Parts: sequence; C-alpha cells; structure tokens
Amino acid sequence: MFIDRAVIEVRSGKGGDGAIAFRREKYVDKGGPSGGNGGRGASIYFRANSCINTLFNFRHGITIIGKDGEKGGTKLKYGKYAEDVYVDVPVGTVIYEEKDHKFIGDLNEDGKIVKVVKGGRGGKGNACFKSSTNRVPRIAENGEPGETKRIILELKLLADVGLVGFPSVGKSTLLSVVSAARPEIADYPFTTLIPNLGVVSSKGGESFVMADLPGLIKGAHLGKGLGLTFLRHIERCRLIVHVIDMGFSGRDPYQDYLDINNELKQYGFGLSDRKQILVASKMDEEGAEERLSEFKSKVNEEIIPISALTDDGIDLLIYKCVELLKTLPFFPLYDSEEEILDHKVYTLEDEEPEFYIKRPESHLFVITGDKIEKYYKMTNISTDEGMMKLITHLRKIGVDDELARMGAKDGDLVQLCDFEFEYFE
Ligand SMILES: Nc1nc2c(ncn2[C@@H]2O[C@H](COP(=O)(O)OP(=O)(O)OP(=O)(O)O)[C@@H](O)[C@H]2O)c(=O)[nH]1
Ligand SMILES: [Mg+2]
Repeated sequence: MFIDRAVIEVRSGKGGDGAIAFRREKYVDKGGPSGGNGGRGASIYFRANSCINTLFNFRHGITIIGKDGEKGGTKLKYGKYAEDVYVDVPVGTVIYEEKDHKFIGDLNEDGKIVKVVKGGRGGKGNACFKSSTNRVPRIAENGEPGETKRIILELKLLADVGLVGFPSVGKSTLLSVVSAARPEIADYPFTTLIPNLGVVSSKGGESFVMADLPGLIKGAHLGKGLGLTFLRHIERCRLIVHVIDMGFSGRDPYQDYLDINNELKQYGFGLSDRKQILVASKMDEEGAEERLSEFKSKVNEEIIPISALTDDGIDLLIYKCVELLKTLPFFPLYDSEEEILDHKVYTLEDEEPEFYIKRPESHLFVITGDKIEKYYKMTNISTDEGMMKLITHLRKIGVDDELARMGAKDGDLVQLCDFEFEYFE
C-alpha cells in the first residue's frame, strides 16, 4: 500500500493553574501570599526522521495528546512543566491545517523540527499579585488552555528525477531498464496509476532515485486525466526527464512537447523552470528517425534518442542525469510569487475583536470570542478577587456598554462559557 497522506488530531497540554496560598510560619507574624505558578503544558513538535519511510503509523487518524502542566503549590512552589512531545515523521512530510489548508511546516531535511501546537502557559499564583495596595491577594490565574488542531500530513515522493510525458510514451518501460523497479507496462493509456520509484546506478558508481509518473494529458492542470494528483508528485523532483514518443502514436511529437510544457507551466510551483532533459523514445520504431529530425528542426534543444528495446542511448541518458543532478538544488515547495515568511505579519484584518454578543432570546445575551473566552478560562472565579477581576475586565473592554446599547434590561441573563450572571445597569 502506498500511503502518502494522513489526517490526525494534535492537542497540546493546558498550563497548570496558579495556587492561592498564604505562608503560616511559627515565627513569622503575618504570612504573605505564597501561591506558586502553574507549570507549562506540553507542546507538540514534529520531527523529520530519515529512518521512517511512510505515514503508515498515522493511517487510522490517531490523536496525539500533550500532558497538562502541574498546578502551582504552596510556599511558592512552581508546578512542574509537562515534557514536550516529539513526533517522528518521514523526511519530506509537509503539514497543513485541515480546516483551511494553512501551511504549517515542510520537514524537508533530516532532523528538522516544526512546532505544531503550543503548550498552555502556567497560571500565576497569588504571590505574583501582591502589590502595595493589595498585600493579601486572594487571586490566582488558571493555566492557559492548550490548542487543538486537526492536521494533514502529506508525504511527497522524494525522487530526484521524474519521468514526464503523455500516456504510453514508454516512461515505465524506461524505469524498468534503468533500475530494478518492475512497474506495470502496457500499450493502453494510464497504465501507471501511482508512481513507481527505482534506484538508478550509473557506471561511475553514483546513484539517484527516478520515478515513472502517471501520464499527463492536455488539461491535466484542470484535473483532466489523472490530473492534479500527479502533477503534485513532480513538485519535488529536481530534474524532469521529458519523454517524447517518436514511435507511431499518431500524435505530433512537437505538439506533445508543447502541450506537456504548457501543463507544467499552468500548474505553477516553478515546474516549468525546472531543468529538463528531453528524451526521444521508441527510436527503434519505423519512421522514428524522420519524426525526430522534424522535431529537431522546430526545437533548438538537446534531445537524447533512446530505445528501451535495444538499450540505445540509455547509458548516455543516465550519465546526463548524474551530471545535472550534481548542479541542481532542492526546490522549495512554494510558488515563487508566494512570499516565504518565517515571521507572522499582523494586518488589521487579523485583529480579532475582544468579544461578540449574540441575543438568542429577548432576555438572554451570550458573550463569545476567542480572546474573552481565553481570559475567562484563565481567571479563577472561585475567589471574590478573581470574580472582581473578571467583572472589571468585562467593563473595561466594553461589554457593559454594548449590552446597554443592545437594550439589555435589569435582570436579563448574560452567559460567558459556563458562567452566568444577571445584568444590572
Ligand atoms: N518499440 C518500442 N516500444 C516501447 C518502447 N518503450 C516502451 N514501449 C511500449 O510502449 C507501450 C507503453 O509503455 P509504458 O512504459 O507502459 O508507457 P508509459 O509512458 O509508462 O504509459 P502510462 O503509464 O500509461 O502513462 C508498451 O506497449 C511498451 O512495450 C521502446 O523503446 N520501443
Ligand atoms: Mg507507465
């Protein structure tokens, strides 16, 4: 089975809650606040590991959960932080968020690490809230909640060379003569449905990986034929071997050449800028020489004539691949127009409002929003001071004003997560 995609869930740990405690010691007159901070929750990282080849272990949509941080203790004791989790995946795995396909990371090098969900910060203990105006704070912060994300892991083939061309031009046959791969070969189009990989060794002792990709046809970039699924596999090939059929396919080799290049261009991802070696296949067939000279009169590029039947031109092709690969870089995953940023840019649209208020019934108001919900979860409302802190915050960010503007009347019910209170002007 060829597995190259998995959807899984990852959850980082919640931060430990801060503690409320007071020192009571024999010889100390008035003990001050001594509640310690909570420990940080576990973050989850993904790490490229060259010892792993497939996403097989992720196929059942597993959930990976980071531990929560421990609560703060008395006597200023900090809660223990949770150990971060490292998940090993094959080199070449790309990670996206499922909901909006947002790019998270490209694990293209052995040992590379990407943080996928961040562990929650530990809550502050009451010792942190001591001030000249409040020497006995009965207030502590809860730990920051962890994050949950559903992510897509995608493993692209890591072939150095990809064989590209119309169906039945002889791509799989070529792979079978240069490597130990035994792909299916037949004279009907789309014999190859998933790419086959083969290791090619040159006479000089160098080796590289070649893939026979499924045939492309005009409109592949729009999803025609096997379409996009397979253009995707070419993205990581450093070198394209463009196979053009000089046998009696009935098509014009020159038109084939233009069509395939156009598909690569339309697909983007810099595929049309990728280095190509042109190969004229099936040179043993009748009329092939004539078709090749006509092709050459239109295209002023080097083209290597081969025959998989007679082995002609095969050694030269392998030699050319080896020489070119020495000079070719690994390609980034992105479209060149798309900027690659390693920092987040905040724009106005990005700024989330502090809160939203909905009115599902005439006497019921519901406060929602990521920011306010996070603030609520981090406030310990089991103490009077925690409650005051929340109420003051709601007033400060304008919840009261907005409720009044929406026509809330004394006694109306207001909900924020699992907290309910009555509205009073
Ligand atoms: N005469 C001759 N026939 C060839 C040569 N190479 C391949 N063929 C024939 O061409 C047909 C198609 O070959 P494949 O290797 O399956 O072609 P493909 O490009 O992989 O095709 P798809 O997987 O469908 O895209 C088969 O019948 C092969 O025997 C060659 O060098 N000479
Ligand atoms: Mg094939």
